[in-house]
Amino acid sequence: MLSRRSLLGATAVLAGANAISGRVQAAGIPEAATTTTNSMQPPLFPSSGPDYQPVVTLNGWTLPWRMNGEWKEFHLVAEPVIREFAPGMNAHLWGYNGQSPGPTIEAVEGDKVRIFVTNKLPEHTTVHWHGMLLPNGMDGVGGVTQPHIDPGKTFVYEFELKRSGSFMYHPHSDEMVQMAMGMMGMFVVHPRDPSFHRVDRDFVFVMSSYLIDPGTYLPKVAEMTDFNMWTWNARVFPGIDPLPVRLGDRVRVRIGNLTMTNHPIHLHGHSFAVTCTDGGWVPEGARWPEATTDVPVGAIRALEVVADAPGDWAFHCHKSHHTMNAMGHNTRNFIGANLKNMTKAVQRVVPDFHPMGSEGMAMMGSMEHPLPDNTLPMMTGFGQFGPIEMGGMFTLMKVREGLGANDYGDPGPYRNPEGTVAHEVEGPAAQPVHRSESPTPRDRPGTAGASVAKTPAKPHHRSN
Ligand SMILES: [Cu+2]
Repeated sequence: MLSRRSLLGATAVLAGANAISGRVQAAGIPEAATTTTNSMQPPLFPSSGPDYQPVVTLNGWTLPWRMNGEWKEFHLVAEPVIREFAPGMNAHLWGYNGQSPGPTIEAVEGDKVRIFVTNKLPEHTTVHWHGMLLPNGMDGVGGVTQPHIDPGKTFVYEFELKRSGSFMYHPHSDEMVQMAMGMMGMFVVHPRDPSFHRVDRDFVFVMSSYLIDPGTYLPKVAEMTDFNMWTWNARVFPGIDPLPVRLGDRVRVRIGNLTMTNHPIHLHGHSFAVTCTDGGWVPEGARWPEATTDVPVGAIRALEVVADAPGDWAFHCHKSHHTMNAMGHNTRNFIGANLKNMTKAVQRVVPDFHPMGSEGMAMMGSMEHPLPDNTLPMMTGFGQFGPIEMGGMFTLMKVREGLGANDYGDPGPYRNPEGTVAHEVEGPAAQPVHRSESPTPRDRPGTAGASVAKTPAKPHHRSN
């Protein structure tokens, strides 16, 4: 994690870059900042203009800009990139300025922005500014509002930011391919009045999904439904940064959805409200408490929460297949089946055959199976109490007392106060678990008499 001190002002970064690129300077186009890092970069505090609490992009960064007269100038470069989803898997994607998703663009209500877009892709592209109120000719719809940007060309978009809020950018040019290849980013416009909707921490990310067969690197761009990588900012658990939060902070999380399905986003241990969408701020009287909010396709939901409970709180999509990594979808359900005879038969041919799933699949979270190159286990990760058995759209909001105001470093696992962790109790000897035996109707899981490890007594022995 970088400290605030290591940040040069945005203007300084660009001035330095310009000094070494006479050609770009001559053309009047600002040098395009680029990065290949995939860890959360510190917020870019404004070095001029109105004050605001800058956003932090999960596993991402904010695009530096330069002032040119009254214009705030940015430079996006559309190009092929390599993105690590989590250690052990790289995807060959298309993105902006060295990464996918592209950097977050951040500006202030009333700013005049000039955004240069250089196309280094093998085919034409455009950039659409999702949710933005702007002149029709700046809307970025190829063929409708502008000619497509051919490979090697640079176009410029100029508009005034009429309202604050949460927006996205993505191509409107060979959309199916270009979005499936990872071309997207977030665009945050801060209110001109710094006290309006002020929060202490402001996180942002965009959700995207991919089908990348184990052992391969390129997404299958024509896939319509059957994705195997569900990402937040093109990262999957355990590769997604935690959200470190100081106890008592008012926290906003802005979530864009450019996958092809909805995601019910769930935060443990707190109650939150949706305060902003890609259509604008939600009036206070129109908000209601939530523990899960659905983020529809092609939409943004910004939730706000007062982090008043210390701990490591799970923060994830509630579709359970979206908190899994690559998996074989034709996995059979063997729960309750007698695999003993089948195993014997198979082991005559495949001596190290080991049947899975007759007691659930939790064991997969802690087993080290040989994997093909460049893929990730279906469920993985270890916490202080054991295997986490997650993947995909899962991370933790880590609420801690005494974090520095702009400290976004991972504070490590939560140290629960003594006596506040669920634990095993002493009791009557548990019924042995029936393994690989013919289930009788009574022992079939899901029926009243099912034997479950560690239950103090069978349900029908309960006195109450
Ligand atoms: Cu989901």
